[in-house]
Amino acid sequence: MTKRRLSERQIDRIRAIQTRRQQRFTADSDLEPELTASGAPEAGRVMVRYGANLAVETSAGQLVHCLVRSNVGQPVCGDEVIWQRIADGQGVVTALQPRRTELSRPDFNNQPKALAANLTQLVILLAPEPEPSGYLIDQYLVAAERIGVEALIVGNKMDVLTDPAAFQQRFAHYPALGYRTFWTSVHAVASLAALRTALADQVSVLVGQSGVGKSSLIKTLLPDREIQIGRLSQATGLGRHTTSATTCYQLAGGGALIDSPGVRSFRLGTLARSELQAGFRDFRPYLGQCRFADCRHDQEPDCAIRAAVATGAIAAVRLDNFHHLLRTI
Ligand SMILES: Nc1nc2c(ncn2[C@@H]2O[C@H](COP(=O)(O)OP(=O)(O)OP(=O)(O)O)[C@@H](O)[C@H]2O)c(=O)[nH]1
Ligand SMILES: [Mg+2]
Ligand SMILES: [Zn+2]
Repeated sequence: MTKRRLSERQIDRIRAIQTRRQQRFTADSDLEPELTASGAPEAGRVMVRYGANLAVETSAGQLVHCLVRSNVGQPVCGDEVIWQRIADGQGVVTALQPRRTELSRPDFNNQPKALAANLTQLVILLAPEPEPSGYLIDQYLVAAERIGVEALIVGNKMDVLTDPAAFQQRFAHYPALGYRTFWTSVHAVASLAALRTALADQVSVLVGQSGVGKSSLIKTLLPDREIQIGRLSQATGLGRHTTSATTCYQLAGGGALIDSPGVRSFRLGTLARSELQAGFRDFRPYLGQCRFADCRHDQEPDCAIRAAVATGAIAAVRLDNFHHLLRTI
């Protein structure tokens, strides 16, 4: 009896899914003829994507609500596209330009899925509150090394600390590795000057735990952000909570800041151990020098990485985080 009822419920669920799919199919086929473009092809950049809806910024700086021709692929925030006007303020994306770089994460099939395109920098935010997760910074650093873009580390909310120097000391090994590090507070505009310079003319994706202040920082750096949010919402007719979707904001002097929904949206995909350790730039001088070629830098004798940790050449916390990440990939 229980079994039968369950299977009826399953049938109901399958029926519901099929109905949804059919509705979607009808909607799509209603849509396609409308996507017959009238305007000439133009270049644009994807500012935000909500499902099938894109806000594309034109070269004249206007936002156009675009749908995507089904053969185009999946444009994401930061993508350069070709679009054509179909009505006032409405367009269709007809081509996706090749990406120079992309930040991706594995989807449910463990296939890489792009989150943002054409970034030139990864800006990793941390703060005293929420308490920094041990391995997260290193995970983002591995991602940046793999993409081949620079990583900047920003310690935000310095205003909440009575002893900022003690907090900063916990991260002192990063500047020693050549990662530029900034200490900021959105409540102290002067603290943002150096970061502002480092962001100019770059396409920076801001990443980090939820609540570290990614959106607040962008808002402080771009005082007209409210207007931009308004424009994006108008263009898509959807959504005001921009941090639920990766969103691109143009910098006045050139470049852009991309706000991401934080750590929820990111993890490393399937990586070989060799690829993971190559993402630790401090390990590189020692790779290939362990006694065993497949050394995990754990209990093995004559491990060059552990020897470097013993002399202080590699920070012990980096090796701990490597081992943690090794278990997750
Ligand atoms: N004291 C202090 N609070 C800050 C600072 N920056 C941000 N906050 C506060 O921290 C909270 C979270 O800020 P958000 O900007 O929403 O954080 P986020 O990183 O965008 O978070 P998600 O969108 O959830 O990933 C808000 O209440 C901000 O007001 C800062 O420099 N100092
Ligand atoms: Mg946010
Ligand atoms: Zn080793």
